Amino acid sequence: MSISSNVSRLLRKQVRPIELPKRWTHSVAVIGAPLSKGQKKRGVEHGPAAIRNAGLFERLSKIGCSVYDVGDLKFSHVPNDALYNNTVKHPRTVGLACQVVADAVSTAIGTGHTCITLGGDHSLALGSISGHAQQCPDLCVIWVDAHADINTPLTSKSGSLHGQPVSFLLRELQDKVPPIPGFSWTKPCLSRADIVYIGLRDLDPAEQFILKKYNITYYSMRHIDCIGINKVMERTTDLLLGRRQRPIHLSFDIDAFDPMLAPATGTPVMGGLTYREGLYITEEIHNTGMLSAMDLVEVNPLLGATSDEVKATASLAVDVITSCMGRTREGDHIIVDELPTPCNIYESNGEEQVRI
Ligand SMILES: [Mn+2]
Repeated sequence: MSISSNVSRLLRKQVRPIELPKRWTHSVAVIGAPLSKGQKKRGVEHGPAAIRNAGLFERLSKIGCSVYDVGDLKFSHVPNDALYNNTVKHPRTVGLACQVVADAVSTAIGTGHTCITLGGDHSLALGSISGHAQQCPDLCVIWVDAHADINTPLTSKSGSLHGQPVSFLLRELQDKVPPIPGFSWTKPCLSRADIVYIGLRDLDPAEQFILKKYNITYYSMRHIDCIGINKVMERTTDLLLGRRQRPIHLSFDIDAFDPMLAPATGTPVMGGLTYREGLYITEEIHNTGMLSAMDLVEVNPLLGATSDEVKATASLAVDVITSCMGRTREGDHIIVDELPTPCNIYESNGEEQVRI
């Protein structure tokens, strides 16, 4: 049975909303992508379970989403997966896993769902964005992250593929990306003007060079400090959607948040987004009405110092996702038709009237 038909079958397994509020409902497919070979630390493969256990489905149902649980994708470890160029680790395993992710995301979006992919490490975005682009070739990407993840296999110092997915996606970089084993299926689907970064604060020298040379728009933490998150979002949506409405792919790395808020992650960097800035980003993205797919990646439950730190990180991930799907800080927008009127006790109760 092909991966597509497997996914289609799984998509029919609907998780019923707890209650159906009177409002327009999102139909969302949730795909677990327990991918960890794009980086070195153990535990990020447990990210999808941690986010599910933090109440994701209940919270989505509560705001009126119909949730289709695709379950966790199965990735196989390719034996004898030798380093590429003495640096890049597990290329065949990660390449194959991204292909599985691409197929699942493409099927979910093709079936009419908004697609949520739970990581897993950030290399999976190569798969999720490629799969999304198969259905929506004119998509744009908002990449919220402490890192740009735009090293090429030739500039990466760590050799970890979670720091490289964007280089495979950009057309402008194709003459700089070698044909590495496991990635022959990939096809660049973005141009430099189709992506905006938010939250950057830890760039490698080659990444800085790429961002400048190809004139890729990014709002670092310094930009957020200078102009505020509201201006950042206004400019981001103007840039990406100003000329035409098109589907948005949000790739949200939990390490965009300050490590005080999201400690259970592999590459924390001080000075990140506040809770309010993070949710402002997701609320504005929801308000465009154009969010078509998102990734929530790099939650690593083995890296919290305490179980409270793990819980806080996973619950933050759930807040980000539900905010993208329409939860507002003012309250969930369930339509109330009328206020209850008290029955007039004074008309029916003579005694009370006398007392007044
Ligand atoms: Mn990342």
